[in-house]
Amino acid sequence: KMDSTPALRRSESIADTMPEALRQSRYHMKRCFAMFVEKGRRLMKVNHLMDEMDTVMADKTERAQVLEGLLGYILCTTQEAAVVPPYVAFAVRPNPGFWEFVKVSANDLSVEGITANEYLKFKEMIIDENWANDQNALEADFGALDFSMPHLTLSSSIGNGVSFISKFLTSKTNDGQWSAQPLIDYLLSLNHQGEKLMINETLNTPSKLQGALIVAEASLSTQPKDLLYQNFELRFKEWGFEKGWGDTVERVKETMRTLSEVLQAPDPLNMEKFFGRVPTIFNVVLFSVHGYFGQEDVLGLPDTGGQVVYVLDQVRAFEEELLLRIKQQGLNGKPQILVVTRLIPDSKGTKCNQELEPVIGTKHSHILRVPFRTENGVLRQWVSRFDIYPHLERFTQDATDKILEVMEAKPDLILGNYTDGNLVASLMATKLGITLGTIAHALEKTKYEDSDFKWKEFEPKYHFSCQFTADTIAMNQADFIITSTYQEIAGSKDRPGQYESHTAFTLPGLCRVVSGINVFDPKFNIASPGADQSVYFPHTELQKRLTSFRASIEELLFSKVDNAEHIGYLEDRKKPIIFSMARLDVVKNITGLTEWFGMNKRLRNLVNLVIVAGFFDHSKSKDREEIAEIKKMHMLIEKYQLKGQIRWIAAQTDRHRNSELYRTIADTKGAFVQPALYEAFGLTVIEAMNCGLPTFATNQGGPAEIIVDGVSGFHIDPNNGDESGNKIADFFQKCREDAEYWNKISAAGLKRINESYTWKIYANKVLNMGCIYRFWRQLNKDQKQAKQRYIQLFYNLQFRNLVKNVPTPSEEAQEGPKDK
Ligand code: UDP
Ligand code: LCN
Repeated sequence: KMDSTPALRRSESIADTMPEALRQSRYHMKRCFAMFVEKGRRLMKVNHLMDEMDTVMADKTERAQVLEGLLGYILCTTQEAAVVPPYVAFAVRPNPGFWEFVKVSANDLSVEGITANEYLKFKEMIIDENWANDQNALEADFGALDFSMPHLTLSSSIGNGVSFISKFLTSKTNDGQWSAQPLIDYLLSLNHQGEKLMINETLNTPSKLQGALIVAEASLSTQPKDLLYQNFELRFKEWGFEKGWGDTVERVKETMRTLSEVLQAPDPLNMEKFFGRVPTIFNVVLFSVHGYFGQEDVLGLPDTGGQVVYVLDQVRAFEEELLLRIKQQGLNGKPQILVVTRLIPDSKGTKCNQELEPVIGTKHSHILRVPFRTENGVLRQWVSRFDIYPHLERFTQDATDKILEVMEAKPDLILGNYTDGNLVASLMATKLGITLGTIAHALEKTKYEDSDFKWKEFEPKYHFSCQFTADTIAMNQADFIITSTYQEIAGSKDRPGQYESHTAFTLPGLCRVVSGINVFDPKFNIASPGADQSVYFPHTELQKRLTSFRASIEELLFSKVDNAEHIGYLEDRKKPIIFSMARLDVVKNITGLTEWFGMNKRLRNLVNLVIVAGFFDHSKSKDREEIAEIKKMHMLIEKYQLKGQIRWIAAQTDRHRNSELYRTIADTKGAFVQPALYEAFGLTVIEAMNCGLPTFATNQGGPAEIIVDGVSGFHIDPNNGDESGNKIADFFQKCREDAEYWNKISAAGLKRINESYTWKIYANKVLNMGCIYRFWRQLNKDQKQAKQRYIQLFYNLQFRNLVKNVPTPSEEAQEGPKDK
């Protein structure tokens, strides 16, 4: 809708153009601004602004005229406006990552450009005037230490950190020369279990290395290409080469050629390729602290959802890729991967009370569980992720000791998952001087409106003061940040990204974060997860189908009884099925989908609805939100008389059977629907598409990126049930008319997955990051250290104090958390 409006030219700021825009509709604008300030101090979102404009300009054509102009553009790109009469300050976001702040006087419509810091102070006046005016209020400015760090400049390049760094590494330094010395020093620093790799001191300068590479390459050119490294190892060692170049003549030659190219005239592609081949990573530690982290019977428990699936699949993918790389590097070491989580003595029938557990489907990877200790000994019960903060410091110490003991070596790479895992990972990485990557899955801040500004309201239940502080610490400490999508970093045209919302924010009374993170920092990288393709494969691969589940799935979907596992039934078996599966949270919007279905006669005539979510007896739930959703489901089934057209199945924990369920739905020529109000990534979307099931997914969040609307699936608007219901109905109508249409969408979904959303692609990308950012942190050692000092101070003086306000659980059972 905005394409037809006059966009700003880059060179023009809003502060420059807004006065003229206001002048053009001065009469109406005076009245609008009078309305804005009339109700006193408050925070307004764009829909509030628009509503008030509607009231002032009752005449539709007149309003359209005003909104079509520059003013409309400015208002449409406004994220929020802070009103402190007689001023209204606007936070405007013309493009992902780009913000501008202006203050307009309602009296004379004068406009003044202000800084982010001034905007935050102005906004604080609404809620805490003393704090806003306190000259010495605490300000955190993480960007202040980034003075020598290069940054991207284009919105469209955000999330391509590795490729930016490869370019930067090949650019000339101030003296007009490119220097290979840092690269040589890096290679000299490599070793595995005390053994040197790649080169030794004989080749400690670029010219020596260049010369030796020519000699070595020449000697290889006469050899058979699959001759093994051992056959020429001794000769190479005399020249100064150590192991790591490759397993065969062919591979060694390729690696050497790549480096020779770089040394002759550096280019980013060869640079990246070379780093992908350097043996840097053997031992990896992944932290995923909260929840019940296990391999069986944990999904559906509080706090335990896609993150567990992601981490376990990630381990399998890493191990496979590491084994391949180590072999191709001509080395015979074994990779070690540890997933470190908390040990929960009261494990409720799961294996979460076991210290060491091999990861299924791997040879060298384990789950290591370390308990939370307090003065009173080991903490026995599960702790909600919102209350976990007081335990993390002690856990880090205990876990670090245990990891070093189990691995018998320092890890080469540490990856954190979610706020708690990221904080622990960053503390450990700092202590041991190891490369750190962080993964958020979902940053909590954007899930709740004004969660920063109104943090005090949320504090008793959520402890956001701890969470946002921990998140800011970890993202600044990280050498690289892995995200699943672009929108996670920088959002979309209309909605700021999860990381972007940490650019500048304020927790009034606590801390004004003048610069939290910069989304143009080259540490950001998109590496999307996949689904385990040995489990989630297309329904058309008949010989692989898990026929042993056939009878139980038949029962699950089509039997006519109500029992503990399912209620409702499907009268007309011939209809295709629309299917959804999620935790029964408000944000997952399963009740929304049920209602759209209920309201839409046409859709009900075309298809049946099958839902896998939560359970039916609300007296068994401890979670307020879940109880409300369970009641709502029953109410909707009653209200829309859905019996005979809906099957509601309780939460499922067996992914093999689930995969067969997706495929059975595909056999009915049905579809998957993911209707969430917001979804960070959405693993179910990927799973369904892998099974060849056409997918309709929310346009709010990650799925909007996974699916190309109308090509590899469809976007639906979770806030517009009529439109979404009709879009689904249209699809099935069209499938009736054109039998090939269903196959076409199904195939395009699979194609999309195989091009961009597989664990193989993921593992390859992330391991390359591990190699290149290790070099990068060595190059920027001084700045890194300065920042680390700043972070440590912040951690000590701020985070440690905040944590003291979070109650640690008593022995009685706790209430379950909201959401997740
Ligand atoms: N899942 C499951 N049983 C259920 C509901 C979900 O096994 O009853 C699985 C689902 O297959 C997926 C994960 O849990 O692998 C949910 O991940 P997603 O990213 O969709 O959402 P999250 O729960 O992480 O917010
Ligand atoms: C958490 C979420 O909320 C989902 O959107 C993701 O798919 C999942 O983690 C895995 O990253």
